[in-house]
Amino acid sequence: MARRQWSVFATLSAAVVCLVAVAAQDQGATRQFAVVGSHNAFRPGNLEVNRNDLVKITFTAEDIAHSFTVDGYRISKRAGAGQSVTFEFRADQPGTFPYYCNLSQDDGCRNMKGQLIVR
Ligand SMILES: [Cu+2]
Repeated sequence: MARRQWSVFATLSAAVVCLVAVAAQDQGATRQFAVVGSHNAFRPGNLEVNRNDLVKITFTAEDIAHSFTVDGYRISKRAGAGQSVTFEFRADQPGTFPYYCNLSQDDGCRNMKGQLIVR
């Protein structure tokens, strides 16, 4: 290959590598979490992800029925006593979003608070 052709080839290759890297970054990583609701609290109380990550959560209500509710993402998933529910969403908006239990059968549900942090 002539020198000039080689340099064009190298430049184009570098451009393709950059495009693939940008596309991969846009799509984000898959992040899996197990969240437990019990005794009036969430464990863990904080979830941190990067923008555009695909977030998969398995939420388990250990004692009585609870929900995992995030208003900012319009998510509200209920799990019955001793049950689990699995769901996923794309974390496409950055910010700090509180999560809580919106059930009212037990006063303790009002104390269940956590934070989803999307960087
Ligand atoms: Cu609850």
